[in-house]
Amino acid sequence: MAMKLHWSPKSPYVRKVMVCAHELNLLERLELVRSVAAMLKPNERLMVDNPLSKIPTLVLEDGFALFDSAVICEYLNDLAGGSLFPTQPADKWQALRWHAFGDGLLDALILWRNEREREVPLTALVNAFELKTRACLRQLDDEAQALTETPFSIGHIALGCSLGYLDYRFDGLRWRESAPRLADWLTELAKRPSFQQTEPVNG
Ligand SMILES: N[C@@H](CCC(=O)N[C@@H](CS)C(=O)NCC(=O)O)C(=O)O
Repeated sequence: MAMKLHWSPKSPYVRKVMVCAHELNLLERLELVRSVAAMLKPNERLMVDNPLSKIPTLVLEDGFALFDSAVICEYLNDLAGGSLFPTQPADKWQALRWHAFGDGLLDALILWRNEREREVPLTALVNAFELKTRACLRQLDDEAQALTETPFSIGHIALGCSLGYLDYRFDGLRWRESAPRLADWLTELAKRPSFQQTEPVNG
């Protein structure tokens, strides 16, 4: 029996889980259930497993449902005995910090996208999201060498998925011009099969 993953090919949070599953060789243990999660339209079928109506949600073989993406990724890593969540303090806190950094950037980008799609976006809010995003990119550009030199972890996965989402939904931002070292790091990361096989689909 497989574990059921509420999934979408476009969600960057789901992508984190899928990258982990690829890296940990757990793909065949997952049954992907296409679930539409939209802030304005809670999905009743999804809410049976996750009352927050969010994806990813992972339903284990005994029916226990795990969320959010951070919890699911750590669960998969434990299940496979992987090293995506380092345990030695020096690597652990950096990995968890980058994980939170990537998720935090994603949270801002999702809210920014929602706001800009409203009929009358709140300019101050849109400007604040852009300011924070550009500050994150500057900071991460300064950390590109550390990212390259640190063993691959959940931190790299979260940041890679956030930057992939920038490419997917924020083409006009041209972020690579202002963060060239980070762009080079992402180019290398994107060569991993786990990233290539989870690229968000257009539409
Ligand atoms: N913190 C959550 C965020 C998940 C999330 O917001 N997913 C989006 C799809 S990309 C969603 O389900 N949105 C529906 C909603 O917010 O109602 C995680 O890391 O899993």
